[in-house]
Amino acid sequence: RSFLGTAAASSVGLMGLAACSGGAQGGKAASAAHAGASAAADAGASAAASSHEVAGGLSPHVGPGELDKYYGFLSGGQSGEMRIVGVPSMRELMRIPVFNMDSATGWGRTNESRAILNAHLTEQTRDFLKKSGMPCMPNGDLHHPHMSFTDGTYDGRYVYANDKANNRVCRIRCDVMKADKIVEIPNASGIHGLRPQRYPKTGYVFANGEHIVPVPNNGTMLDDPAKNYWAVYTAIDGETMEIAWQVMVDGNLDNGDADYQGKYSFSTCYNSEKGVTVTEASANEQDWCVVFNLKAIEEGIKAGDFKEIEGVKVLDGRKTNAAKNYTRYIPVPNSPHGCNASPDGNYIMLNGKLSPTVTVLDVRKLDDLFAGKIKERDVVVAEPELGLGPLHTAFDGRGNAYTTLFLDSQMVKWNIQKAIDAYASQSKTSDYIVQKLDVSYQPGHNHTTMGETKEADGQWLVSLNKFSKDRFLNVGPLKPECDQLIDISGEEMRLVHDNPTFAEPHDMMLVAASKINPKKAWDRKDPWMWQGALDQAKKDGIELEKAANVIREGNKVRVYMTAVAPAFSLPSFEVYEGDEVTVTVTNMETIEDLTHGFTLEGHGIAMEMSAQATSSVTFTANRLGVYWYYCQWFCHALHMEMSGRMIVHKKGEPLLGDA
Ligand code: K7E
Ligand code: RUQ
Ligand code: CUA
Repeated sequence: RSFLGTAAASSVGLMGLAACSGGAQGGKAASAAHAGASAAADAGASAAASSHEVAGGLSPHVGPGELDKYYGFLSGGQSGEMRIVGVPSMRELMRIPVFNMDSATGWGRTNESRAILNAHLTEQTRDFLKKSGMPCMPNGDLHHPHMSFTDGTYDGRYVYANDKANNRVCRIRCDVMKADKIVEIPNASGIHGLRPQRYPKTGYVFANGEHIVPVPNNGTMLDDPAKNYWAVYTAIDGETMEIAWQVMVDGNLDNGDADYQGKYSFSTCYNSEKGVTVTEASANEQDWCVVFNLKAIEEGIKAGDFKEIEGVKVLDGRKTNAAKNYTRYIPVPNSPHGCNASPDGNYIMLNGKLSPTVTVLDVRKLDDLFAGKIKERDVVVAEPELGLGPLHTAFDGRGNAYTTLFLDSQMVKWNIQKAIDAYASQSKTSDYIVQKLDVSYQPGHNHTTMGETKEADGQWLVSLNKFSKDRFLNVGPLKPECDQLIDISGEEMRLVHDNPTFAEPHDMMLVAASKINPKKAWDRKDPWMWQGALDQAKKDGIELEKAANVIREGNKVRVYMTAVAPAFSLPSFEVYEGDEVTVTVTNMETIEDLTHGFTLEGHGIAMEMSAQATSSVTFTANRLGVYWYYCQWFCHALHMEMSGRMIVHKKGEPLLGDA
């Protein structure tokens, strides 16, 4: 032990083994302040022993054939998708198309994906898509993936995420890792911060409307932002994905979080000025955190204290309506950004952004605040000064917080209790700062393993850095981002791996692998994805699992086939020019990982069917001639032969099959 410790300290200048040596280090690094430090040290030691232990801490190395210990759900930013990476290897395992079109899986093109994309749109958006000739929204901006909770920890059911670009919220089913619900949020603009309720369970999914807009935003009011524009906070029912209620508030809503008690939720606010230019929006010295009182809001809804706007119940949570107790506005320094609840359930961290501070709220004081017994700022129990541009904070479950400094390009580890003590004693000390670690340029979000749950395990930290110049081979003017893996199992942070990522992960969530148990194949008895195809097949008297049929009804043609390596059950089908054709393909493989595809050349059509899945696509046969369809998922030695012909005749000509 002591030999390893010395080697670590001399080779990388760190004392990474401190946690494993059970506090033998002493001195500054011992952090005796944290209750549970020795329990955490035991956990750290066993975790280290069970993975590849290297001098100085954990190893990110995951050998060929070995599995990662954590699922990382990575947002895809303006690519609109969600990604799954393995941690600590940082290997990209899967991409889940959501708010985008995907060439491989046909997401955005298949009937199944379009049904999900278009199921919950506002009248206004339907009208817009129709007038624009768009079958669905082709893009999105996915920032914040978060898993559903039960009793303060991840339950492995769903992952939710926002689309800032087109005001949507999606849900991923974790048993199949596909989006099953997408809802557009009316009345709000720029759905940004997104968090699920932690307790007793999800429950609500809270979504922040970032920009201020006229409510309703239908052209009847356009001018006078100070009087007519508002930000809107939304609670969605995480089970049904229906919108439960909305609250109209003052100032732009940025990021949010929920407590561990099921009583309150929070949102940072910038632009309390209600400006419409950068200068106007950052003029005030102080903005605020809006606290939402869930019980009071639910009672307000029950009592009918709302306006129905665009079909949603909207309460008035503005400052002028404080008497109703729906909200409180806690002043914090100029333009706070990230909002993070500590895993002990006691604190909410509001990250200063334009202020070098993080403001710490004690959630145990909120009942008194709403009862009028104390003032807004009495809820603040610490305001440590950490450096320039604090954006987001993560936790290790041992009493430490890790905050990204966007301008300093650093990760700062600080001790929460020490920051609270310093604030209470009004001392000028900064001894709550444990360590500052240089990271790649402009870190935004950061995330620790299980760090937003009561089971925060303090193993790994990922810093999601916006800029990567110099870190990787130059790939032209557009660079990847740089997500950095940091070992936090010891006393000091150790940077161990740089990972390039395509546009533009903002946020990530790290879930212990044991929390998730995806299926190996689709379940034919649970056809939620292809229910529409199943219903149509029943009407046509077709059994999807055995199909090799062409049903003609006027100019509508429905083609049903199965895919079993190395053949489609139909080697060809015939249609007339102008026919509306629906092709429904069912993969009848029972073998894990045997995916087929259906690509129709010259028609912009490709879709994926994993084992036991059905996919369908509808198009108009607008080209005369012969067009091959083929399987685009390499499945068999005869994969190249897995193909067939669509024959498109002039109207009125005899079909080959009739001859
Ligand atoms: Cu900080 Cu959209 Cu989460 Cu980006 S937001 S960093
Ligand atoms: S062929 S094994 Cu398309 Cu080069 Cu692939
Ligand atoms: Cu089926 Cu390739």
